[in-house]
Amino acid sequence: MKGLLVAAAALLAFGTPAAPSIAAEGMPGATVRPDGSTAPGDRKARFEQWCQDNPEKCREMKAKVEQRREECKANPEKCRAELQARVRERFKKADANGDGQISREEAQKGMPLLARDFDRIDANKDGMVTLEEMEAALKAHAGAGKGKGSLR
Ligand SMILES: [Ca+2]
Ligand SMILES: [Ca+2]
Repeated sequence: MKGLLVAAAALLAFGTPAAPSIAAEGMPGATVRPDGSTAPGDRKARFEQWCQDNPEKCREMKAKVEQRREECKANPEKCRAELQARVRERFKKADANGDGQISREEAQKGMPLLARDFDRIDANKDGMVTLEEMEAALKAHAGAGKGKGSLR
């Protein structure tokens, strides 16, 4: 479950470039798998740098993440539902022409992180990412390195 949150936080963090890996930061053991593009150490360093520059915001953010984690531990179903809703909302916004699929161009404009991993997330390689493919990628990411992804 933690892993799913990390993955989602990564996917949903487009709007906050200053704090891209905060969820991962607070979650030892749920390391984001290095997929070649960004080394986790680099992201961690960036986060620490950001923390030094914004100590108060950093504390606030960490407290929020911690709180969120507690909430999710207490009520994972609710957390997952919220997460899905956010992913869907994000998806809809990025889907500029409203055909229910994200093209590479749409991803580049609306979801840069998706654009980065486009080929991996586009499971059937038709050049478009559907909501199903995106959710599947999130789940796969969540299950990575944990041996089980019992999210169905
Ligand atoms: Ca579209
Ligand atoms: Ca596809």
